[in-house]
Amino acid sequence: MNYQIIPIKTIDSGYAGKLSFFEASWDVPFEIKRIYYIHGVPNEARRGGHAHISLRQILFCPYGKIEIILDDGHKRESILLDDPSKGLVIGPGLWREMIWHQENSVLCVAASEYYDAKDYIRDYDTFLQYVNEGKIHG
Ligand code: T46
Repeated sequence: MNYQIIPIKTIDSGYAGKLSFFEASWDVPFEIKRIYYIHGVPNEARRGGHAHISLRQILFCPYGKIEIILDDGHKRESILLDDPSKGLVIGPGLWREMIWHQENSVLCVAASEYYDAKDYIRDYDTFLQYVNEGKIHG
């Protein structure tokens, strides 16, 4: 499936906590053009229900526990973001759903492109059609 779990570099400052960081180009396999984050989501709420035609993203959860369900049109896999040092790089062509498993969990995303509503496929049958016709880029 077109995703990769990557470790985010983390410096341990002992009693004063930890600092995690990644840098465009060498840590993330694309140029970052946009950062957004999702917060204030109630426990067990779901978001997503769409795929991207060409967008690449890295998802990480600096606080809390969020399940990411990925579907490539043939199979589904579930990844738990429950560690601020865990990054999930997602390529295009994956249907995604996100489930919040802890109150106040925050989902941060760095994306390869500016926001473009035309890059979204929000209907599952249309997504399957794109997959079967090989219309996803990358
Ligand atoms: C994704 C998952 C992980 C903007 O105006 N600008 C933005 O940069 C984004 C990301 C969204 N929006 C608008 C579009 C909708 O009117 O914000 C509203 C909520 O977006 P959406 O329903 O797509 O949110 P999620 O949480 O279902 O999906 C988001 C991203 O949109 C999507 O690219 O991969 O997070």
